[in-house]
Amino acid sequence: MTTPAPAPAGTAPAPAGSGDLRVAVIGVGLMGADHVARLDRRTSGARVVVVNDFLAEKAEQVAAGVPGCRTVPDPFEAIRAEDVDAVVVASPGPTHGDLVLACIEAGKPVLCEKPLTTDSASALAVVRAEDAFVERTGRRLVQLGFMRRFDAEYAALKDLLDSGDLGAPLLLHCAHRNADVPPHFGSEMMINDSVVHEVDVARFLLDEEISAVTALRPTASRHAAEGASDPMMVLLETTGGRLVDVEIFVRTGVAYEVRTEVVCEDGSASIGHDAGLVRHSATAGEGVRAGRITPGFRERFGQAYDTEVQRWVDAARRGEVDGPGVWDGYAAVAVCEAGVESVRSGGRVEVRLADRAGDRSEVGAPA
Ligand code: ISE
Repeated sequence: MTTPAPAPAGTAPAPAGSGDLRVAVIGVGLMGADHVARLDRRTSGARVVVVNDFLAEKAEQVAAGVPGCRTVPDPFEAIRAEDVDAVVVASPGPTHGDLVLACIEAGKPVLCEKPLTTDSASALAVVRAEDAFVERTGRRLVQLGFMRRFDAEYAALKDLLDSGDLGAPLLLHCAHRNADVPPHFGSEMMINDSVVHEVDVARFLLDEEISAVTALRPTASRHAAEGASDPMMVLLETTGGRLVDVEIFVRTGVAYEVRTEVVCEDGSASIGHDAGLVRHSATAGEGVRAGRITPGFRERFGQAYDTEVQRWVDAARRGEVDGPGVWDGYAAVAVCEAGVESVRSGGRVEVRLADRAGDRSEVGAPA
């Protein structure tokens, strides 16, 4: 559970008032534009008032579709704007750290897509900046866009594990397969962009930190990008001695397949079977049993994104954070950093997390 620290006497939760949360969306590529549409059409209590993108034309185009929305060419100006209460950061990863720091400085809630930053030292600096803000105001501001925690299947799996019905978890098997990815998506991006979700899922489900990473590189598929190790098997060890194996395969040519199985002392449980409609029919005289596999992550996790954003808005209006926080962002960056090192060296790499100041940011489920 990510419970915000109580506000000390005399500090009011922000934003004040009971009106809609006025949101700036920084970066309106695929994910950012999705979030603008989600906030505009499927989220209550929020309005997108500002969008920003390094492609001015793109920003204009997205803003034109949202009543009362304007573009601001400088993202930092967008964050500081008086009519902006909260910020969604969906720009390219290397820009995230400075933008989130600016949100903290402005005292504005921020939902930041992963990664928090691109290296663990700068991610820790953001943790410490939020810590200092909490010291002063009693409020947290940063939520990370690990949407799977809001997916109904992951939430059910988490509830089952927490109920204790299956005994203690021992092993976690994760498969993460994409039909295809852009040409520049090499081995390091496979860790930073894709395995990162399994890292967060492992921390979320097992309530433990990851202590070591080993990336194994079997024979590459003939469809692999030039120089990429596709597929890979990534082994994560947790501080409690549990093992997590992640198959990452980003050019299967099939569809989007994300499966998760937890093996416990008294049973096992799995999710991600695409168990929708199964059709029985004949093709060329042969009986065929067929169902549809989700094409991509935006379809598979559409409900999770909607729930994530609605809960972020509701919490921001109360002056709270209700989801994975800045520590979760930092831990994911640190584990992926070790993962990338393991891809390069071929060996096992230990993860050394900084000391956590107090127990303010937790590994567990959103409230
Ligand atoms: C993408 O960037 C995501 O964040 C998706 O959730 C993930 O499944 C996909 O593999 C990534 O490329």
